[in-house]
Amino acid sequence: MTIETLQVPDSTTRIAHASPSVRLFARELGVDVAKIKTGSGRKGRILKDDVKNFVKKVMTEGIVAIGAGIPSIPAVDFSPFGETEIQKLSKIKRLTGQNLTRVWLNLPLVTYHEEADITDMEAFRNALNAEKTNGELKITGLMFIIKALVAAMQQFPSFNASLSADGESLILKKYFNIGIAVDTPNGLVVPVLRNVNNKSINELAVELAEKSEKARLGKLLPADMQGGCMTISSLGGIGGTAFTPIVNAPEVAILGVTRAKMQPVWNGKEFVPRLMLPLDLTYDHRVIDGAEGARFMATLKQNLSDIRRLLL
Ligand code: CAO
Repeated sequence: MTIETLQVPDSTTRIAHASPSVRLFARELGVDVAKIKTGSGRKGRILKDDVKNFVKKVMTEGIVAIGAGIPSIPAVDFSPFGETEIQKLSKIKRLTGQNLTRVWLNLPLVTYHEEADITDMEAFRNALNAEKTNGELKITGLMFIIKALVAAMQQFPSFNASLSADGESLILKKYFNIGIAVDTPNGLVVPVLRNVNNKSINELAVELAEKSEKARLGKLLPADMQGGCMTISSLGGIGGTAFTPIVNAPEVAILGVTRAKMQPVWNGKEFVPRLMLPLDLTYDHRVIDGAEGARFMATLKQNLSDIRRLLL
């Protein structure tokens, strides 16, 4: 017996039991009838309604693993181990989960870690905040990071791009919109700050405060979350030393930020205390190669370490 005859046909090679008109209908919708496990007709015949239900299922549940040969995680009965309670995931968590899974399965992701010396930036930020009167919005380091990131994207156009659906070309964007991951009681949302290159630090601070408030109240509109070029996920207000954020496709890169920390840094003669900011860049390796990622981060690091560069 040959190896071929031993192989059990999988869903992609199985001959589906369906009439020519149903096959035509499925083809029009881009559905491979072989992927519909059983039909509801006589002897498992696939009917038009089965095709419709299949499409509905894919659209609503975001089944991304079909045909990818990825085994699902089996359901486990936890009752022998102790008491449990079922908590429904919020709609945001469900949708985010589907999107993250899709990205995880489709994009070859690499995360690169770097540190920027933000001692001078922090001194400037504190001086600016000290000038603010009561009630005026304080500026966090994130506003400088947004500006420094856009300056780096202007030098490295492939970071401000999306891969075409056929994977054959890059769509280069001439606008600079930055998504900011915001933590809300219902899950993660990413409002987009538009045309960041044309806005001041103060304007960005006001806009982010408004959008993150709206996000936490669940009042963001779909349009508020569309059109991003690159996303920043900042956990610096909470802590951390490094993490590996997942790209918000069709963007090609995401910047992760964790908590800045005073560290002894060797200046050639002595150790000096410097405030170091950990940065994590995850990128789509189909678009950005390792050296380009490292150069991009070196530029971002320079921009943050000497924010006068943002004037250039
Ligand atoms: N290092 C040290 N301190 C930092 C810091 C950093 N990298 N980032 C923020 N801080 C400080 C701020 O200066 C602020 O200090 P004060 O209270 O003394 O003014 C405090 O931490 C809180 O900052 P913040 O988080 O409220 O403000 P922000 O502008 O830095 O961030 C926002 C705004 C909306 C991004 C943030 O509130 C948020 O939601 N973060 C979570 C994002 C998230 O969940 N990401 C994970 C996604 S999974 O990929």
